[in-house]
Amino acid sequence: MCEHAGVGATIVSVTTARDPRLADSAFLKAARGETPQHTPVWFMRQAGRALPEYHKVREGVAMLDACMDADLITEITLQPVRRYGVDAAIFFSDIVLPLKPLGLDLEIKPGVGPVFANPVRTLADVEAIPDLTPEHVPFITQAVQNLVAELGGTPLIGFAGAPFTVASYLVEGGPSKEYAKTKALMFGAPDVWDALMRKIAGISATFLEVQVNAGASAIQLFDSWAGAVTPSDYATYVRPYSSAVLARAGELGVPRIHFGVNSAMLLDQMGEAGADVVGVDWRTPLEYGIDKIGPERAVQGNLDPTLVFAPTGVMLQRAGDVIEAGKRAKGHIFNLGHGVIPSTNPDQLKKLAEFVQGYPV
Ligand code: 1CP
Repeated sequence: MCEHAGVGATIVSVTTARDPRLADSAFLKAARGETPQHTPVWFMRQAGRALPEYHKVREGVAMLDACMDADLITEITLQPVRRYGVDAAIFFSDIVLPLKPLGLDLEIKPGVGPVFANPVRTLADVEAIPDLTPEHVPFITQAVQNLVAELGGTPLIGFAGAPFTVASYLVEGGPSKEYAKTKALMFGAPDVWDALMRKIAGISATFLEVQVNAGASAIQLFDSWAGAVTPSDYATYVRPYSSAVLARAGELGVPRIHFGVNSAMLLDQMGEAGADVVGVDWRTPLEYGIDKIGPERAVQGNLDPTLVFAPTGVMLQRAGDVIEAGKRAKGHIFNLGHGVIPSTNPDQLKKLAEFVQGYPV
């Protein structure tokens, strides 16, 4: 196992030398608002359920066990890069993963998602959660180091869950539609909410630091369920904590992507929270998103993930529309407007990646 001497939660220097070929990365150029040689493309949730080679290596291995095994993380992260030739890899893990080595009774149930046996509802519950240190997640450091050695000039995106989205699983005890218990805590017990959101912000920021210090070249903060709150509640109860995570990530000097679903009304704030790139979900017209995000930041997105089920010609035509719309932005990283749907045919994603990379800039 590797040593972590000097990689404390508050140490922000990048400790791993980056591959010099990363200077030519279309993904990193677009993220910084520079002109890339082609429109870069990767797919949220590209690692995992749509790939037969993923199901093969996962046979008999529970999701969280896979996420804590450096060799499996490495293999699963590389699978979509090999198959699709995408412009970035995303680290295979889960937004709730850091809570497992912290001792919480967590399971990722097949077909359901993250489930916590003891939901967090009181100040005492929050105070019982330890802070994350790099020593809790040596398998993450190891896997990132393996990956950057294998990936060479292809950047690795590290990620974490934003406080609101992680809080929703902790408070509800599992996936939710209405977030009723989460919002009841937010509105009804602001002191508990503040403590919980600070706690998760610290955990997520450290999780990102571990990944970047080991060699990740960019980060994405997933606030998938932030669209469940109004813009003013976002400003009061959500944004300050996401800002804290993005501020700590900003000290690492890598581009920061910030993404949420149903986020049309929040895109301006999601940028101002401290992102370099704002992810636009598929329901939001990209032109609208670009206007709302403004000229200071690049955008990522946003093909409707169900278009992979359309005839290839239809899918590619709609992808062309997305690329054209993206030309108005400071920078554009092509992606789906949410994660790959598990029943997606990987051959369609391969054609989509090739089309985007061959499209005239
Ligand atoms: O056994 C399995 O294969 C379980 C399915 C699965 C997978 C493959 C889960 C359970 N998580 C993951 C990996 C994962 N999760 C990745 C890495 C793969 C990649 O992107 O290539 C990432 C980035 C995530 C992030 C994640 N987990 C998010 C944010 C992204 C998004 O889609 O909005 C969220 C909300 C989760 C929670 C989660 N984990 C798993 C599921 C099924 C869910 C969603 C549950 C729900 O609907 O609330």
